[in-house]
Amino acid sequence: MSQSHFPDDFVWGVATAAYQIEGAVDEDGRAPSIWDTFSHTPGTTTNGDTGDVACDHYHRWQEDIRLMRNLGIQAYRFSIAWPRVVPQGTGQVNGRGLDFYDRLVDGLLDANITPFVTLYHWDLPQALQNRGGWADRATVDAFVAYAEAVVRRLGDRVTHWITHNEPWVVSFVGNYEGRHAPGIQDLRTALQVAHHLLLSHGLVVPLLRSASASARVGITLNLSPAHAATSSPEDQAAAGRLDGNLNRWFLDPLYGRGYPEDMVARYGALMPQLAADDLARIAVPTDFLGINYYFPTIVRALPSGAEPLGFAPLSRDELATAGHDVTEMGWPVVPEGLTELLTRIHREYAPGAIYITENGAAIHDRVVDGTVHDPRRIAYLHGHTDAARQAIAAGAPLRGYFLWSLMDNFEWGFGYSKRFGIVYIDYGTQARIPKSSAAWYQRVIAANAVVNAGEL
Ligand code: JSK
Repeated sequence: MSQSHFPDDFVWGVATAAYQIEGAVDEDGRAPSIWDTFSHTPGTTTNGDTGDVACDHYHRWQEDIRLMRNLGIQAYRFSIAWPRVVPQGTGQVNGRGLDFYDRLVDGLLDANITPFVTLYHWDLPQALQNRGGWADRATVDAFVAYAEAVVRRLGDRVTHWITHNEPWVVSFVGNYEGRHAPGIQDLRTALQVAHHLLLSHGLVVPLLRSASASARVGITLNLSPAHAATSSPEDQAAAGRLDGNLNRWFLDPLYGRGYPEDMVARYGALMPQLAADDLARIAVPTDFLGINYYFPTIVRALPSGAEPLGFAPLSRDELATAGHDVTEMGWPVVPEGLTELLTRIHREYAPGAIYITENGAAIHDRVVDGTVHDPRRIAYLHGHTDAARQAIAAGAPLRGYFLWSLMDNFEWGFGYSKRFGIVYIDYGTQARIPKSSAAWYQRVIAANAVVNAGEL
């Protein structure tokens, strides 16, 4: 491996998620998910956007596979819509829903692209939310039954499985902040949801292995290095609480340490109910850890008692004033944060393998003369792929990188106003226009090395 090259078996991929790209929300037996309900509730998303049509990938998947093949993409991370497969959450399996993913997997394999399947990327069947959703322990069993239906159909061809995407976002943004479906604002509920997500992961890992001998199974966490805004003891302590809430709350139980004691003390009476074997089940060994990295979180302390967690991230203006380049999401561009994160995870938790399952940037793209030139995205990706390479050189077992995202799509509460794709979507015509970042990524993959943006 020369200085700028990646290991020979390094995997270069792109990622998407079902509700963000598929559309076709009432076709072939699909029933509503919590995101259909939420996005159709006035005031929840920018411009009232919904995933009703999205990128129409449900009908254009063959074109999308061709796009990936032309770029030399080696692996595709996508998610399966639970409400297509088990529309009412429990009970009847919908064969037509599975047929779609069956064809997609065959199409990918024909194009020499390895499928990485996420089982839960936020689209809970609404029928289950009506019975309490992830706060209800019965949803854990429903998820196990859904996963079993999927692996029975796809397990002869799919080798890489991700149980959950970003359980912190599901629990805390969906059930504490209320900015995501189901729009609940209750810390106790968020903690119970987080526990059930982790438990369901622990139960599904052995199920996937027993149903598919070649299965390699992991979970994807959104992790962010916690940086204090100043060196004051108050801000340093606030960064410790952010780390406890976002990172350690999930990593510690997954790696056999139970819930972190400082945060257990802080949550106090809000702690979730857990049954005797839950922590042992959650700590089931996995084959890899998926990490979604976008930015480090820079926080300051809030006055004690102001809010249970007692920290606040710096605003876009504060970040800009501090000299950070900031993306459309208001997130600072800090590639070194990725090296820091990967080396820390390697040192403190020692997963056998790591994949970056998401990394990318929302940039305000414009079509000019039929092309989209996105040098800021290229600079972001250049910095972060190089940061990943440095972590490998430092010994982190990083096996692959998935760029978020293959194409612009429904960015949850922000609707279609945030574009993360390396392929531009014209939502009026559904035309797909590869951006200059797509050409850059194609060259990175071909060279298996970080190539210079200036040569484009
Ligand atoms: C992009 C939220 C899944 C896929 C994409 C990342 C995200 C995030 C990522 C929070 C976070 C890290 C939490 C601490 C506090 C400051 C989606 N990922 N994506 N959306 N959200 N918060 N500042 N905003 O669409 O579906 O760290 O951050």
